Amino acid sequence: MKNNFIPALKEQLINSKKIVIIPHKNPDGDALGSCLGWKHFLETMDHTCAVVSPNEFPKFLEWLPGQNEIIKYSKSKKKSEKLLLEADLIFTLDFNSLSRIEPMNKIIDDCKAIKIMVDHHEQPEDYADLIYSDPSLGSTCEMIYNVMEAIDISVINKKIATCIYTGIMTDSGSFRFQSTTAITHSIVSNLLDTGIDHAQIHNNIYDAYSFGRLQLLGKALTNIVKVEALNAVYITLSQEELNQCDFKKGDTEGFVNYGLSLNGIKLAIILIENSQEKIIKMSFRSKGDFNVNEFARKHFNGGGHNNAAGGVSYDNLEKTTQKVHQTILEYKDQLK
Ligand SMILES: [Mn+2]
Repeated sequence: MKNNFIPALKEQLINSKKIVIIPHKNPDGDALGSCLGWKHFLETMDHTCAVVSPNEFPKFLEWLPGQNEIIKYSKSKKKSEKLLLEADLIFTLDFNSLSRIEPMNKIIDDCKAIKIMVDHHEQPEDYADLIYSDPSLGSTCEMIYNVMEAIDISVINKKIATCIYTGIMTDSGSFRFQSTTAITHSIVSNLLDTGIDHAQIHNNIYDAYSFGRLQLLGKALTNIVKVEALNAVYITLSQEELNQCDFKKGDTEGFVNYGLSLNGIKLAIILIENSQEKIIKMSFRSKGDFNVNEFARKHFNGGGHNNAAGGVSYDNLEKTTQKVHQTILEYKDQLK
């Protein structure tokens, strides 16, 4: 965090009356956890805030404290636009490129509000007036905790801690990814001291599969392809397969990680067809030095972190699958 971030933020907060907090499209535990945690924190300081999400969020997050107050742009366009245009301060959390909030990004350009970005993805854009960007940290929730700590740690209550814990847990793969540090654990220790029910939080997120989702996981695992002698796998899910399993948003969350559970694997990719948007949504995961941020940026209109990235293809599923296979072969020296 740059030295001037907290003083500049404090100054903005003194003068702000209308605050809007935005997560990225298809928000995950870290995006919603950071937005809601930050909202609750600001409310303890008598600020009025709204969280405006570009679209729906998955069912397994429909228990987070305050989630029922989130305004969804996809459902309430007028209300969202009014909030955004009237805001004097806008926080964008867990993303660093306005393309991540499409089609809401068009309104952001017309907003008079001061914009503040807090995010841990690589290569931030420069749309914000104030930026706290740190790709070395495992989650935006950890960053938001750092901000809260610098402002007033004493107001972090159970409700705030529950939101922050959720994002740290989900973005760290339950504290097992490389980015998990001693500091992460010490933050978690402070969060536990507020009395949060960490076992219940884990249960809410990971043990809440619908029958259809479990069946869809079965299909994903059946469809997994290992690329010849290389330590790379990819999974495909067609729209038809999604329909057969009564697909709901968020159902495929985490499926790509099963590819990484294979012994020795360095790269795992999942391709999910969305016939309505006419795209193939892609997720990339890697272990060690294989950089999926670069891989996704160069070949699949995406990006993210070194070991976790997203992307999109506008070809059909068959063509995209062929391209994935061919592209993996181009990296055969790194994937042996
Ligand atoms: Mn995140």
